[in-house]
Amino acid sequence: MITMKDIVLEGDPVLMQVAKDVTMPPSKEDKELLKKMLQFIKNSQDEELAEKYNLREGVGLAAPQLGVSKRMFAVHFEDVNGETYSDGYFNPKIISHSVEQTFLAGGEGCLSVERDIPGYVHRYARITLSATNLAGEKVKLRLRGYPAIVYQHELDHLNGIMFYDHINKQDPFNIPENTKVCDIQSAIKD
Ligand code: NB4
Ligand code: NI
Repeated sequence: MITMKDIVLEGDPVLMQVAKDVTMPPSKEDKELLKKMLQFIKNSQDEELAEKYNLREGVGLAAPQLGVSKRMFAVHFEDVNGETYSDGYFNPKIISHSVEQTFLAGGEGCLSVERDIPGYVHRYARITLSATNLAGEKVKLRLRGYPAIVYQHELDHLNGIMFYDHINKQDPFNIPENTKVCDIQSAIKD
Protein backbone atom coordinates (compact mmCIF):
# COMPACT_ATOMS: atom_id res chain seq x y z
CA MET A 1 0.00 0.00 0.00
CA ILE A 2 1.06 3.59 -0.57
CA THR A 3 2.11 5.48 2.57
CA MET A 4 3.57 8.97 3.19
CA LYS A 5 7.14 7.74 2.63
CA ASP A 6 6.22 7.14 -1.03
CA ILE A 7 5.10 10.75 -1.53
CA VAL A 8 7.65 13.06 -3.16
CA LEU A 9 8.09 16.47 -1.51
CA GLU A 10 8.48 19.88 -3.17
CA GLY A 11 11.99 20.54 -4.39
CA ASP A 12 12.05 17.23 -6.24
CA PRO A 13 12.30 18.06 -9.98
CA VAL A 14 9.60 15.52 -10.91
CA LEU A 15 7.03 17.92 -9.36
CA MET A 16 8.10 20.65 -11.77
CA GLN A 17 8.08 18.54 -14.94
CA VAL A 18 5.34 18.20 -17.59
CA ALA A 19 4.36 14.54 -17.30
CA LYS A 20 4.13 12.20 -20.30
CA ASP A 21 0.92 10.82 -21.78
CA VAL A 22 0.01 7.29 -20.68
CA THR A 23 -0.02 4.89 -23.64
CA MET A 24 -3.60 3.68 -24.25
CA PRO A 25 -4.86 1.11 -23.54
CA PRO A 26 -3.08 1.45 -20.19
CA SER A 27 -0.69 -1.32 -19.15
CA LYS A 28 -1.51 -3.59 -16.21
CA GLU A 29 1.20 -1.76 -14.23
CA ASP A 30 -0.31 1.68 -14.92
CA LYS A 31 -3.81 0.49 -13.98
CA GLU A 32 -2.51 -1.18 -10.79
CA LEU A 33 -0.68 2.00 -9.77
CA LEU A 34 -3.76 4.19 -10.37
CA LYS A 35 -5.90 1.75 -8.35
CA LYS A 36 -3.35 1.95 -5.51
CA MET A 37 -3.45 5.75 -5.66
CA LEU A 38 -7.25 5.71 -5.31
CA GLN A 39 -6.98 3.26 -2.40
CA PHE A 40 -4.43 5.56 -0.70
CA ILE A 41 -6.90 8.45 -0.76
CA LYS A 42 -9.68 6.25 0.66
CA ASN A 43 -7.30 5.00 3.39
CA SER A 44 -6.31 8.57 4.23
CA GLN A 45 -9.96 9.35 4.96
CA ASP A 46 -10.37 6.26 7.15
CA GLU A 47 -9.61 7.44 10.67
CA GLU A 48 -8.28 4.07 11.88
CA LEU A 49 -6.04 3.47 8.86
CA ALA A 50 -4.89 7.09 8.79
CA GLU A 51 -3.97 6.82 12.46
CA LYS A 52 -2.33 3.38 12.05
CA TYR A 53 -0.21 4.36 9.02
CA ASN A 54 0.11 8.07 9.89
CA LEU A 55 -1.49 9.18 6.61
CA ARG A 56 -2.23 12.85 5.85
CA GLU A 57 -5.85 13.18 4.74
CA GLY A 58 -6.42 13.84 1.08
CA VAL A 59 -9.11 14.02 -1.59
CA GLY A 60 -6.75 13.56 -4.56
CA LEU A 61 -3.31 12.28 -5.63
CA ALA A 62 -1.33 12.66 -8.89
CA ALA A 63 1.31 10.20 -10.21
CA PRO A 64 4.19 12.78 -10.18
CA GLN A 65 3.69 12.92 -6.39
CA LEU A 66 4.92 9.31 -6.36
CA GLY A 67 7.86 10.18 -8.61
CA VAL A 68 6.05 8.77 -11.68
CA SER A 69 6.02 11.40 -14.45
CA LYS A 70 2.87 10.08 -16.13
CA ARG A 71 -0.43 11.90 -16.86
CA MET A 72 -2.75 10.16 -14.38
CA PHE A 73 -4.43 11.08 -11.10
CA ALA A 74 -7.09 9.80 -8.70
CA VAL A 75 -9.77 11.57 -6.64
CA HIS A 76 -12.12 10.47 -3.86
CA PHE A 77 -14.46 13.00 -2.23
CA GLU A 78 -18.08 14.04 -1.80
CA ASP A 79 -19.25 17.48 -2.89
CA VAL A 80 -21.65 19.69 -0.98
CA ASN A 81 -24.67 18.05 -2.65
CA GLY A 82 -23.51 14.66 -1.41
CA GLU A 83 -22.40 13.61 -4.91
CA THR A 84 -19.38 11.27 -4.75
CA TYR A 85 -16.41 11.67 -7.10
CA SER A 86 -14.27 8.54 -6.87
CA ASP A 87 -12.20 7.38 -9.86
CA GLY A 88 -8.81 7.40 -11.56
CA TYR A 89 -8.08 9.25 -14.80
CA PHE A 90 -5.57 8.76 -17.62
CA ASN A 91 -4.54 11.68 -19.89
CA PRO A 92 -7.03 14.21 -18.44
CA LYS A 93 -7.49 17.40 -20.51
CA ILE A 94 -9.43 20.62 -19.87
CA ILE A 95 -11.39 21.07 -23.14
CA SER A 96 -13.22 24.24 -22.08
CA HIS A 97 -13.44 26.54 -19.05
CA SER A 98 -15.24 29.61 -17.73
CA VAL A 99 -13.72 33.08 -17.64
CA GLU A 100 -15.12 33.36 -14.13
CA GLN A 101 -12.70 32.19 -11.44
CA THR A 102 -13.12 30.77 -7.94
CA PHE A 103 -11.02 29.84 -4.90
CA LEU A 104 -11.37 27.87 -1.65
CA ALA A 105 -12.07 30.27 1.25
CA GLY A 106 -9.68 28.22 3.38
CA GLY A 107 -6.91 28.17 0.78
CA GLU A 108 -5.26 24.93 -0.32
CA GLY A 109 -2.63 22.50 0.90
CA CYS A 110 -0.75 19.68 -0.82
CA LEU A 111 0.56 16.29 0.34
CA SER A 112 3.87 17.21 -1.33
CA VAL A 113 4.15 20.48 0.65
CA GLU A 114 4.88 20.20 4.36
CA ARG A 115 4.19 23.85 5.20
CA ASP A 116 1.12 26.06 5.31
CA ILE A 117 1.00 28.67 2.55
CA PRO A 118 -1.83 31.14 3.19
CA GLY A 119 -3.62 32.82 0.29
CA TYR A 120 -6.36 32.41 -2.29
CA VAL A 121 -5.60 29.92 -5.08
CA HIS A 122 -7.38 31.28 -8.12
CA ARG A 123 -8.82 28.66 -10.49
CA TYR A 124 -11.47 28.39 -13.23
CA ALA A 125 -14.97 28.31 -11.68
CA ARG A 126 -16.25 25.80 -14.30
CA ILE A 127 -14.35 23.32 -16.48
CA THR A 128 -15.14 20.54 -18.94
CA LEU A 129 -12.57 17.78 -18.61
CA SER A 130 -12.07 14.78 -20.90
CA ALA A 131 -10.14 11.67 -19.84
CA THR A 132 -10.10 7.87 -19.82
CA ASN A 133 -11.21 6.52 -16.46
CA LEU A 134 -10.09 3.40 -14.54
CA ALA A 135 -12.80 1.33 -16.24
CA GLY A 136 -11.27 2.36 -19.59
CA GLU A 137 -14.22 4.56 -20.58
CA LYS A 138 -13.69 7.90 -22.35
CA VAL A 139 -15.45 10.40 -20.06
CA LYS A 140 -16.34 14.10 -20.35
CA LEU A 141 -16.94 15.75 -16.95
CA ARG A 142 -18.59 19.16 -16.46
CA LEU A 143 -17.33 20.40 -13.10
CA ARG A 144 -17.92 23.56 -11.05
CA GLY A 145 -17.00 24.82 -7.56
CA TYR A 146 -15.22 22.40 -5.19
CA PRO A 147 -14.99 19.48 -7.70
CA ALA A 148 -13.59 21.84 -10.36
CA ILE A 149 -10.97 23.04 -7.84
CA VAL A 150 -9.90 19.51 -6.83
CA TYR A 151 -9.53 18.29 -10.45
CA GLN A 152 -7.54 21.43 -11.41
CA HIS A 153 -5.18 20.94 -8.43
CA GLU A 154 -4.46 17.38 -9.64
CA LEU A 155 -4.18 18.34 -13.29
CA ASP A 156 -1.67 21.08 -12.35
CA HIS A 157 0.63 18.39 -10.89
CA LEU A 158 0.76 16.80 -14.38
CA ASN A 159 2.04 20.16 -15.70
CA GLY A 160 4.58 20.83 -12.92
CA ILE A 161 2.40 23.54 -11.31
CA MET A 162 1.96 23.83 -7.52
CA PHE A 163 -1.08 25.42 -5.84
CA TYR A 164 0.98 28.37 -4.54
CA ASP A 165 1.87 29.32 -8.14
CA HIS A 166 -1.73 30.63 -8.34
CA ILE A 167 -1.47 32.85 -5.21
CA ASN A 168 -0.95 36.59 -5.78
CA LYS A 169 2.51 37.16 -4.26
CA GLN A 170 1.94 40.89 -3.54
CA ASP A 171 -1.56 40.42 -2.09
CA PRO A 172 -2.29 36.72 -1.28
CA PHE A 173 -5.91 37.47 -0.33
CA ASN A 174 -6.64 39.68 -3.31
CA ILE A 175 -10.01 38.94 -4.98
CA PRO A 176 -9.93 40.06 -8.64
CA GLU A 177 -13.21 40.95 -10.31
CA ASN A 178 -14.88 38.01 -12.00
CA THR A 179 -13.87 35.78 -9.07
CA LYS A 180 -16.26 34.17 -6.58
CA VAL A 181 -15.37 32.37 -3.34
CA CYS A 182 -16.05 28.61 -3.07
CA ASP A 183 -16.96 28.17 0.55
CA ILE A 184 -17.34 24.37 1.11
CA GLN A 185 -17.74 24.87 4.86
CA SER A 186 -20.83 27.15 4.60
CA ALA A 187 -22.15 25.17 1.64
CA ILE A 188 -21.85 21.96 3.71
CA LYS A 189 -23.68 23.64 6.63
CA ASP A 190 -26.66 24.93 4.52
C1 NB4 B 1 -5.51 18.15 -2.80
C2 NB4 B 1 -6.63 19.17 -2.52
C3 NB4 B 1 -6.11 20.51 -2.04
C4 NB4 B 1 -7.16 21.54 -2.58
C5 NB4 B 1 -9.62 20.63 0.15
C6 NB4 B 1 -9.22 19.46 0.99
C7 NB4 B 1 -7.55 18.05 1.76
C8 NB4 B 1 -5.59 17.38 -0.43
C9 NB4 B 1 -4.67 17.80 -1.60
C10 NB4 B 1 -7.93 20.90 -3.66
C11 NB4 B 1 -7.40 19.47 -3.79
C12 NB4 B 1 -3.82 16.54 -1.87
C13 NB4 B 1 -3.12 16.09 -4.17
C14 NB4 B 1 -8.51 17.38 2.55
C15 NB4 B 1 -9.82 17.83 2.49
C16 NB4 B 1 -11.84 17.99 3.85
C17 NB4 B 1 -13.19 17.38 3.83
C18 NB4 B 1 -14.52 15.47 4.25
C19 NB4 B 1 -14.53 14.02 4.54
C20 NB4 B 1 -12.36 13.85 3.59
C21 NB4 B 1 -12.29 15.34 3.32
C22 NB4 B 1 -10.90 15.84 3.52
F1 NB4 B 1 -8.14 16.33 3.32
N1 NB4 B 1 -7.90 19.08 0.96
N2 NB4 B 1 -6.24 17.64 1.81
N3 NB4 B 1 -5.39 18.00 0.75
N4 NB4 B 1 -2.93 16.77 -2.97
N5 NB4 B 1 -10.20 18.86 1.74
N6 NB4 B 1 -10.84 17.20 3.22
N7 NB4 B 1 -13.14 16.02 4.28
O1 NB4 B 1 -6.41 16.50 -0.61
O2 NB4 B 1 -1.73 17.33 -2.71
O3 NB4 B 1 -2.33 16.62 -5.18
O4 NB4 B 1 -13.70 13.38 3.57
NI1 NI C 1 -1.16 18.36 -4.44
